[in-house]
Amino acid sequence: MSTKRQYKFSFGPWNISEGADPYGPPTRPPQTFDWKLGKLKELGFDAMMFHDDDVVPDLDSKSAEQMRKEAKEVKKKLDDAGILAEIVAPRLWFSPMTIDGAYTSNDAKARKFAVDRSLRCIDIAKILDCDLIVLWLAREGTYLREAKNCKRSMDFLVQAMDKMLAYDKKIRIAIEPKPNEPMDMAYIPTMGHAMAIAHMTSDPKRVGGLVETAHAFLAGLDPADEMEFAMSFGKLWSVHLNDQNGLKFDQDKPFGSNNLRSAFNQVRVLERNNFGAKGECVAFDVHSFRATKTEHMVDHLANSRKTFLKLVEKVRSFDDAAAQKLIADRNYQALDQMVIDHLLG
Ligand code: XUL
Ligand code: MN
Repeated sequence: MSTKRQYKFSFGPWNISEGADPYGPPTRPPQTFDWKLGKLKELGFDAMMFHDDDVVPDLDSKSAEQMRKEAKEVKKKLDDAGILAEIVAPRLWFSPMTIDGAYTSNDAKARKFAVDRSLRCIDIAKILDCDLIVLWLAREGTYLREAKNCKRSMDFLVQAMDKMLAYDKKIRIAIEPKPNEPMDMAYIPTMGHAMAIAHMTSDPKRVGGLVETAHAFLAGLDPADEMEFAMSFGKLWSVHLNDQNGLKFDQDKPFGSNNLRSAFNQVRVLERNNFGAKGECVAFDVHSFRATKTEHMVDHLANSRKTFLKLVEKVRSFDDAAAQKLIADRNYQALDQMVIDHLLG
């Protein structure tokens, strides 16, 4: 195991948020893009994640020329700050066109909108020098299963990804699975589904995955296994580390906040598979608690990074040889306690 390897860290502008929830208004003032970029740099992060309209606000109302102009302005800001664009994701879930789904809508006009918007997202990514398009398939699912047809929906998803892959031969698509929210039931709920559908596309090598800790928990799965499963296909192209307290709404808590042992295991699989060696970033898709004061509004990001780095040390100082002996002896009782003692320090 390399002890020298450095990780690259990333977050998105939406991870510095104002605290609104469905039951109440914001609790913190909005901050400008420039302020967020400044904080990202100050906190020692290397890259920023984007939705297409984080780069070009109100994207649907802008001409191609205007879109290019605004994307170039953002690229210049990133270059001046020495910050990379890690991913760009089409935000397909806000438009009135996608109320009943985007790529899998029952309405052909909505499906066309979703594909056209995804191609614009690729144009923006190219300007930012970014080859990784993330698909969080927010509204590709149902409130009631009778409303759609799974096989038809898979065909629509494959067709949409094929159009993206054909539009630009350099881009890669990372599917970010999530089992629910906003939909009751999503069509690509787990990494297994993502890997399977990747193989139905015209260029499976360019379709991989992104694991978000909270999404794996919501699917009742082990996030570390979801990550290592994708890595066994050579297809874990990013991670959204955060945390989640059981089966609730998607909480996006600071990394390690609820399930420290699971966080240790997530870092362990990233370490043992050399995650980052091909330039992959460790992204934190975390949110402040609503009660967080303005002066603490980036602490969840700094804390998640700090916890990650402490866990890297914990992984590197774990006595693997002793663990192997216990495994060979089938003494899982002792192995369990060894992990607990190690985490307790
Ligand atoms: C939603 C989520 C998104 C994606 C990017 O649960 O995690 O922020 O990561 O679209
Ligand atoms: Mn995410």
